[in-house]
Amino acid sequence: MAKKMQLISFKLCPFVQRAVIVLLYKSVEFDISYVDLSNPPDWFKEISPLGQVPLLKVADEVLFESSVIQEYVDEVTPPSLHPSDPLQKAKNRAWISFGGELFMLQYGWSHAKSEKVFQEKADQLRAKFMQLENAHSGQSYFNGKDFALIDAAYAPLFMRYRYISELSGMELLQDCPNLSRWVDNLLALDCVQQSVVEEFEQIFKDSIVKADGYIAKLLDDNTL
Ligand SMILES: N[C@@H](CCC(=O)N[C@@H](CS)C(=O)NCC(=O)O)C(=O)O
Repeated sequence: MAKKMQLISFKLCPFVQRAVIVLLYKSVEFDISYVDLSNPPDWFKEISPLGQVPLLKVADEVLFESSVIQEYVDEVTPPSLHPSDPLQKAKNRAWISFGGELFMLQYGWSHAKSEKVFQEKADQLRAKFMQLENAHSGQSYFNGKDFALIDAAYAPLFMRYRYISELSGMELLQDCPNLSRWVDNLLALDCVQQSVVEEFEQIFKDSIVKADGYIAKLLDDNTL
């Protein structure tokens, strides 16, 4: 019997979550273990080329990079969740990569130290969301009515977006009806809801408050 795949994770990592969503959607049995990224063990440093999670151990091999892991899991468990048309597939890959950049921008927004930076990052993220809005099919999922790898890649971003929006009271999707419906659809899926640890919402919100930036200040002011 083939050995179970093993995912190496960090509880708050959105890139790991991309892989988990595909594994759950495809009902692949896997083991998951967590590393403390602030003090990574030696065995992890030895097998992770960039010192990052996710890693996927497949027999004696180790894969890294979330989009590569997503595609590998997808390819070994047909039918594929990627479009079959090469041009559509290439476009999906490009927008998945775009999503990777948005994680960084959204992190900068949630961890901004001042109101000025918070507003600047919000404006930049709003503009990026508008580009994504225009690339979206306008149907239930990014490409149309069927769930695809690209949907799994964006769900972690929007799960975090919702929590940051709740904490800060700032909404960035008012002018994005396609994205607003998409977020609702993605966050309602079992494979998305079960892709994080049970206490995820609390850990995630606490991490923002502990960062002691502009959002923490807003919350303090509201409790005065
Ligand atoms: N491009 C990578 C990004 C992975 C990534 O940034 N992982 C973060 C955790 S969310 C990490 O391991 N950071 C530790 C470090 O960079 O030292 C992917 O898509 O897998």
